[in-house]
Amino acid sequence: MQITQKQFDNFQVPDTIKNKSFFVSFEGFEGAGKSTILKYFMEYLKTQGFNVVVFREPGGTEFGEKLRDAILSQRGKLSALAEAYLFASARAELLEKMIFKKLEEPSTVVILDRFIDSSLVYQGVGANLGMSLILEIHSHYPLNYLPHLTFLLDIDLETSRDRMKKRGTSKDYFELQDDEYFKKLIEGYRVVAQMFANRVKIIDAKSSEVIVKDRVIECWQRYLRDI
Ligand code: Z5A
Repeated sequence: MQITQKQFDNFQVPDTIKNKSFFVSFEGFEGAGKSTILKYFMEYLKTQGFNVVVFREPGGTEFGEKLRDAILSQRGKLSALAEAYLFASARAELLEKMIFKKLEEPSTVVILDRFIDSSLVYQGVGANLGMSLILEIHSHYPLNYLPHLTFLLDIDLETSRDRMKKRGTSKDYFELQDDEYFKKLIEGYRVVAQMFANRVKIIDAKSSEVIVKDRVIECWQRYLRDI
């Protein structure tokens, strides 16, 4: 299925910038440092007077956490389409029950550890459903709401493997896939960054935590200056 311009027409961002409230997501391949850098970013935002709320995907609501267990324990066993709808279903619940409500509060930054781009890449590209289908699944309320800004932490396969090894993560579904699969995912993220060039900012995440954190903060400061 070909991606058409029309598929982007329904997407919008929450109308909360006037209240200084922002919706931000972190994306990237496993080991990119999302959870690590996100914590530094959260601390920085607090020093700037923002209230900060963090959710991980899938998860973030009681239902979402149950779905997380259900999906992640069945990786590789579920039909790709079933999986795509399950991720979307947890996301819809999180948007309606938590994200929109938190964004109503002034000076609040809602940070997501993964969001729609993970579905575009893992289900759209990794599981071969196609990005067009994932966009279509997200074309209705509340799934048609996108973050104001997305930091895509960009690493290569070697860096990912090194970090996962150092962390001692047990071999799971993802680590048992071959290199071609992972290269597809990394390339998929770069395609997403081109598709949503205004929203998705690529951060070179191969450097030390401190340098990557500084890059994220500089990017955020540029974003605030430009809006
Ligand atoms: N998934 C999906 O398929 N579709 C969807 O729509 C969604 C998700 C939402 C969730 O996994 C899985 O669900 C995910 C995609 C799929 N699977 N994969 N892959 P998760 O939430 O359990 O795991 P993750 O998101 O992949 O997290 P991760 O592997 O922990 O990656 P990370 O958060 O980006 O990395 P980290 O934990 O911050 O860092 C990893 C290690 O590297 C750690 O030891 C750090 O200390 C170290 N690190 C981090 N940054 C650096 C730097 N800069 N230098 C050196 N070392 C570093």
